[in-house]
Amino acid sequence: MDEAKKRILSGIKPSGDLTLGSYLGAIKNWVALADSCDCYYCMADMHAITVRQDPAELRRRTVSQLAQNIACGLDPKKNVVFIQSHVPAHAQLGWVLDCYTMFGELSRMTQFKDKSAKNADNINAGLFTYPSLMAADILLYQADLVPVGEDQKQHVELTRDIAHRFNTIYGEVFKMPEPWIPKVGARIMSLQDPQSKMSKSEQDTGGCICLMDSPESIMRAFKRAVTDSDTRVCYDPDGKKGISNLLNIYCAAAGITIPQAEKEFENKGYGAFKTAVGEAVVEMLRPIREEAGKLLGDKAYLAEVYRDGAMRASQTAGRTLRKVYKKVGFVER
Ligand code: ATP
Ligand code: LTN
Repeated sequence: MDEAKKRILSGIKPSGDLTLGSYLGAIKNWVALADSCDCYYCMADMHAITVRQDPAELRRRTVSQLAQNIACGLDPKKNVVFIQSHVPAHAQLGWVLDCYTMFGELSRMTQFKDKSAKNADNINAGLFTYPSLMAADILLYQADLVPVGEDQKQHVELTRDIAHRFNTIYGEVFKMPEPWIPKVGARIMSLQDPQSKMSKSEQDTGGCICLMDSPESIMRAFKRAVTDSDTRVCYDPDGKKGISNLLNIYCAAAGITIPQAEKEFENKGYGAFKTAVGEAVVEMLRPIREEAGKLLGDKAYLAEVYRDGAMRASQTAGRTLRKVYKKVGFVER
């Protein structure tokens, strides 16, 4: 490993099929960081079970997510790509960090409040302590940067507080991580309800685009996207939430700025704009869908990737875990 390179860690739960939100908010940036950084990316299956999952579906989605990550351009030779539950150090450090995370801190987490409201019949302890497992994911690898969408910033900030608390007691055990949030695409909203985040666990609403969706269904979703009664394509995230969301998506897909996009659609009306956004997204996702389809036909290769990833991740994670166990006073085996 090159010591000068920054260390990156991030994760995505296989709680649904990957969405345009996870791509623009996270994976696209993972790929961009791959050459200049030393990167670890996990399929956070342990986080996924904080909400009830069908076992066969969870297994399928985890492997499919891996294939889609590779298809997005994540080279498993350059990056360590692994499945969270394959590296027991995550659960082991997660427990230790639970004991250094305060009830009050966890109670203030927005994601916990949102998910408890949506899963009122299953507000389990894992949903509550989710952020300390996420802190373990990050701190095990001594990550400098954590590329995530806007919604995860609060969890990375809590990770810093936990790391600081631990380091204050025991000395410099953990590197202090920083969230890395993209300028465009950090918060993609639902196409049907532009007030709420496009989320992969709410896939049946028509508001969500998945990376594996067919071009026809993508075009249909954009044509039906909720906008407003005006006709001007201009960026106004308070007054014109739907159009502003579409502008963000268009700019991220076409690699242009908001003023450039506004100029392009001056006097063109919403219909033409929605079609253009749909087409830009179809073209951006086409090579990903095709490549992921091919990779999914080669299960042996995917298994090789996650086994190799687990081995490499375990080595790095094991070093931090041993240090932590020693610091807190566990007897060496
Ligand atoms: P769930 O609906 O199951 O909670 P999710 O769709 O929010 O899942 P995650 O696995 O929680 O997806 O997120 C993976 C990564 O993608 C995170 O870094 C997250 O911040 C980012 N992300 C997810 N949805 C969006 C979005 N709509 N806009 C921008 N980034 C997003
Ligand atoms: N909690 C994140 C997924 C996630 C993650 C991580 C992100 C799990 N472990 C470690 C960054 C670093 C989410 O809900 N999007």
